Amino acid sequence: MPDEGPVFQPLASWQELPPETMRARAEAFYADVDRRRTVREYADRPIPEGVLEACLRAASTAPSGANLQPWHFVVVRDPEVKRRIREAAEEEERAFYRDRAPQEWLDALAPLGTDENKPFLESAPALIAIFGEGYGIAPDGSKLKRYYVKESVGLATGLLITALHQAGLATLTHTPSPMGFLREILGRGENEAPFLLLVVGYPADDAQVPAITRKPLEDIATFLDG
Ligand code: IYR
Repeated sequence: MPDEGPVFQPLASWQELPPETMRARAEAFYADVDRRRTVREYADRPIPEGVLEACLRAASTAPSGANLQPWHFVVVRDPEVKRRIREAAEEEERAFYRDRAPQEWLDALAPLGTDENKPFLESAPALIAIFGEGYGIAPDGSKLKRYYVKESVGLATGLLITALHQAGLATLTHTPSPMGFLREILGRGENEAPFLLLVVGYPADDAQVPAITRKPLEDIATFLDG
């Protein structure tokens, strides 16, 4: 078949906004995401139907290397599967906190008050295991290249966390290390690498969060205006 070349269409979805509206929306969005806190204590309440699906669709709008969308999300609500994930994660975390973590790392984590106990992996109503495709698999079984997988999956994950927050849910970004057990427990192919585990739900009524702060704009951004 001859190569037809790329197919273009008009940018029909674009919406121009007046500058005042742009400022107001930017400020309102910041105020909303600034309320987001990582939550480690969850209420035993189910997530309303349809919310996770819409948030995952939002995540999948992220840009990706060559638009190959090298991500896969596994939503775990089955209590038995959550229990197995907790067991495997806590085993890795015990080794991390007791032996593997250098003192400098433990010192950096001290303000967060984390340890090897991960009850939220069972108490939260949903876990979303996020995988990155190291390579794709063609119908004939051959390997297909993927590009900028970590960047792409990181972008989709950021969007997912933001979507879940604005939908009224709390999250925790959990990164047990190593987390190969996720691929085994969830039966994913060897072309997929676990990226992180997102814990999702409502905060417990008495949930507490560490008293920590975000860096000010001056510390995180530089403007070079001519
Ligand atoms: N994975 C461990 C340790 C941990 C590491 C970082 I970097 C954090 O920001 C938080 C925790 C754990 O989940 O406890």
